[in-house]
Amino acid sequence: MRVLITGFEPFGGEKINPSWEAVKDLPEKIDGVKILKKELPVSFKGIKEKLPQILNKTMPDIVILTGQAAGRANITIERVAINIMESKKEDNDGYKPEDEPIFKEAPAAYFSTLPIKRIVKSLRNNKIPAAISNSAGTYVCNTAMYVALHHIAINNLNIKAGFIHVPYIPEQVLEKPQPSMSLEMIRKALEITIKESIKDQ
Ligand code: PCA
Repeated sequence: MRVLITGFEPFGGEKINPSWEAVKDLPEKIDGVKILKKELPVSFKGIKEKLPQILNKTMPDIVILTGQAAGRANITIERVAINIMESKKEDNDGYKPEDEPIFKEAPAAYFSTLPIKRIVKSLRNNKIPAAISNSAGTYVCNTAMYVALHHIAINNLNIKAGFIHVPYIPEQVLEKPQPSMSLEMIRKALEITIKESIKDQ
């Protein structure tokens, strides 16, 4: 069995992205399962191009996409991805879509196929603040979740996929009154998410 877990590159003037910081130091194997790690671009176009290629190349059993959610204080397990791109801030290519579908004539939304309730329960049992989120926003993270689930659906692939948003880490908020979580806790949260997700396979 193989798990693909991704984080994003920095964006919006940040020097790091806590999602990739946490993903890059995960062990190579968890409970005997191989862990593949990839850093994704904060680019609407880049995600639509690259994510399907990465999935075709790695053919994982489970995909866990992760990204930074500024302002959130807990680990949030996304329930749903919607077919829209809308942003007030440019992505790393300078692109700022408005009311634009990710794919024309495609479903309005896809639900996560990870065991989202069990992941939240397990995180809380391990004393990590966590909740279900009912919106991954309309920026690049939502697009990544939608693109992965759409690719899996139209190609009839046997891959479970979902998205986890993580808070800022303390070094990002030294000068702004925003919530944060330690990198160690975020990393532990991702390990627990992987362990819960592979139980189903
Ligand atoms: N967070 C952004 C995109 C990249 C990231 O880490 C988002 O929530 O859409």
